[in-house]
Amino acid sequence: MTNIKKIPASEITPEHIYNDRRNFIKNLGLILSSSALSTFANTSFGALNSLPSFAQAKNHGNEKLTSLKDITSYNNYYEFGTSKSDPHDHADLLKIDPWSISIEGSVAKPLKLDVDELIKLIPIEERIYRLRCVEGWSMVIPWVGIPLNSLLKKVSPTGNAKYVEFVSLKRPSEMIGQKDDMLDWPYTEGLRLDEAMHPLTILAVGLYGKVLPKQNGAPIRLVVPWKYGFKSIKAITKIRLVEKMPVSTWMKANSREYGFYANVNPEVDHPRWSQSTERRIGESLLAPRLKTEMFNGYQKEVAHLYQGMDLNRYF
Ligand SMILES: Nc1nc2c(c(=O)[nH]1)N[C@H]1C(S)=C(S)[C@@H](COP(=O)(O)O)O[C@H]1N2
Ligand SMILES: [Mo]
Repeated sequence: MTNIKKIPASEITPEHIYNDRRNFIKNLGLILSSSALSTFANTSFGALNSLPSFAQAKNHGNEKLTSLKDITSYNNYYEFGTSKSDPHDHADLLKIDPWSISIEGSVAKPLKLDVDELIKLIPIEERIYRLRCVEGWSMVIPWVGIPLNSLLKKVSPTGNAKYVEFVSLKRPSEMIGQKDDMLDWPYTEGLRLDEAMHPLTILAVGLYGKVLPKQNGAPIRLVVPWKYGFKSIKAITKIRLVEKMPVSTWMKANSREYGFYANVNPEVDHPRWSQSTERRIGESLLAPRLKTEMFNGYQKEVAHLYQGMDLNRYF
């Protein structure tokens, strides 16, 4: 990730980028301006011009995008501490260059590559998704990333691959929250193979047209928009295709409260609080809470994955 330019937050007003197509393209250009990304820029910039970003924004019911400031200062990332401001305050310590990610396990063609190489291999796209945390708040985030299925197809999963396990970084010298053993480090997550292969599932490498801020999981994190935020694991180092259902960090920490599926479901409450409504970050504290949607609004796209399953049991 050498030479990726950092853009001072003061230089851009993200909300405006999306009202001005020219600026939008210019800013996407910025994430491609590093030497590491230039090959991709040269070959694919034409395709970037026709990114379906505006169509996606409309598809999301004209929900207002959450501000860059809120997206980058109100975070859950326990590797840097448990309060919402800790990731913003401490994630800068993390060194993300060099960074390689390996895709291994039950695959015919394992891969180990740098994030730069990855996005040369698979064209990046923009996806505007709502991130709904099990704590009862949500944001609307314009991600930049690649469909996970494009990557998984390249490694040719074998017949034994039924699940996908994701492993985050363990580096207590830089991730100061890991000096505390409140979670079993490294943070891990898992998906069923069909969930991982679903076209909505992405690996994000950026947001608001820029490289991913460290507090949001740089250089690469998962985003599964119909599941609670904790499934969207940050700072991924390993993706492993496996036969048995992986036990995620949150299942280990408290299996009564956190299940494997973690699908957004207003009808299945967390044991200690309701999941029927949510507070949109950035709105006034007096604003009425919004109704949480089944599968976070993607019922049409994903309900078939869970047909016949008792979602009270498989939460
Ligand atoms: N490695 C790692 N990934 C993580 C977490 C974490 O603590 N560590 N927190 C999760 C939770 S609970 C949420 S809600 C989202 C928050 O993503 P955001 O800070 O980019 O909004 O990240 C998820 N991914
Ligand atoms: Mo969360």
